[in-house]
Amino acid sequence: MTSPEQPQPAEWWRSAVFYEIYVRSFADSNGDGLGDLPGVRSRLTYLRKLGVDAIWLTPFYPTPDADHGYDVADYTDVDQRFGTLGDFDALVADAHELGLRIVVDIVPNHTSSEHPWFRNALSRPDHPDRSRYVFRPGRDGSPPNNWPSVFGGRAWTLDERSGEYYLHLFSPGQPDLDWHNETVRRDFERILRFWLERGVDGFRIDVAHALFKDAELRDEREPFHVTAFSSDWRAAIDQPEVHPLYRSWRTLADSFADERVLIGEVVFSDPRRIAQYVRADELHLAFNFALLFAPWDAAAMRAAVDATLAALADVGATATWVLENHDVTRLPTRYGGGRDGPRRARAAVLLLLALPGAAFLYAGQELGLEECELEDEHRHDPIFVRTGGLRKGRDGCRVPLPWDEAAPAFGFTSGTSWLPMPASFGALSVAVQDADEASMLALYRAALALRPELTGELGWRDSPDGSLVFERGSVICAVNLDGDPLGLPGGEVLLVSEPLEEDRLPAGAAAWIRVSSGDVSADAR
Ligand SMILES: [Ca+2]
Repeated sequence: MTSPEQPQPAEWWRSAVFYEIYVRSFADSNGDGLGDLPGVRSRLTYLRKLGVDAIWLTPFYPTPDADHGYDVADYTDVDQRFGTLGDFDALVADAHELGLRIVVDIVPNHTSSEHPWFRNALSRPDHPDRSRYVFRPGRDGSPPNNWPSVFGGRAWTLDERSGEYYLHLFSPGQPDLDWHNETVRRDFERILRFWLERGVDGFRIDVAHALFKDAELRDEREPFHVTAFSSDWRAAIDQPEVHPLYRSWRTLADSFADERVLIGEVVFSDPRRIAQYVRADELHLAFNFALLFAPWDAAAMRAAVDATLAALADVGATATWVLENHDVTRLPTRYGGGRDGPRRARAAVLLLLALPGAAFLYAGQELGLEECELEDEHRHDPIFVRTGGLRKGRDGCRVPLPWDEAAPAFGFTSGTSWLPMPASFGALSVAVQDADEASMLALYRAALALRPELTGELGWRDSPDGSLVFERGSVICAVNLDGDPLGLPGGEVLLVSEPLEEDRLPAGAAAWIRVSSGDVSADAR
């Protein structure tokens, strides 16, 4: 793939900025209220102007929507609500024409319960497709073991016809595949090849650490911990068999031209566990939620950065950074809302885009969208449904994007948007921010344009409590989280998230400064 403007660097993915598009919330082309692939295609020039390198599309495959497309009923087709394979091909062609790469989501841990394989599996106990899944007899009238579902409740559902239970780490509509079955492995090689041959630039692999379960299905130790990531304590996942699988996928990806990339959703709080998935012959990149889960605190953020860089350096891998995705509360809200939240979110993106490695943005992050409050009747997330409303779920970060000021759907759709959009979205729309040099969107565009200047390793500089200051080549990134007004090093101020106050960086603000070569400290050169 070639860009019309400049040749792509080797190992493009090592410094790429990926833009996550939650397909049903991005742009609707046909007025049915759901975003779709032609809608994405219609907004590619916006993404080109924004300055990202690649787009990651959340699942658009045929799905009954037990978990918004993360329950796939056909891995090699497009759900008719989102378009056709022809629409997909046209999207890839246009994206490549603009120098944008396309990464698609692949969901190998589980299928939909509506997938023909699973319907066959339920049809009769001796159907060969049953061995693709994990069916087991119960234990004393209960499920085969004590595993809980990530979405709440048990990880097993009774197949009443056979009297056996099937495993689902997520919802009952998402039966887990048995990756110890060689047929499953061969099927996914075929599926990956299908999309690689259609021109995708890579895959984001859903729940990449969990495909293989403990072959003996042993009980997890109780009581279960309540942690941000259940994967931290589940002994049944993160099995050694997964690594040879990813070596074989790497070989497959590398057999195609133009550097196709494999990105694992590997979810552990310890970056040393993540690093095992991005050794030189395995996945190219893995997610890293260290920064996302760090509070607005200088010491915590620095610790997250240092732990990540150290763990990945040990295996020669590239770090990734993310602050928002379709599963977490929007950044301005997470950082306190009100006046502080949006201000901190502006500063945070200068931190995010200054760190060495690849970065992931989530559509709408560049507009500073806040988490939306939704009436319960409008909620779709299975987490809300399966916990009886105890956990509100993730719909509040999935409200569609506002493109212009026209209520009620703000240019997202000519119909009724699938989640209601708040009145406040008009002022945050692309059209409004496009015309405002002080907008969040303008800050993102400026930072993405300058980002190629930030090269080389990160070198920390001493700085007062409550602040972070580091250099990347000839650019210094200074973030004042909550300290006293921060004096800046001499040099050219390239970008500030808030106006300086008497040449000092106020709390809740960040700056990029280009220093002349003589100003760069000796130990960082
Ligand atoms: Ca649509």
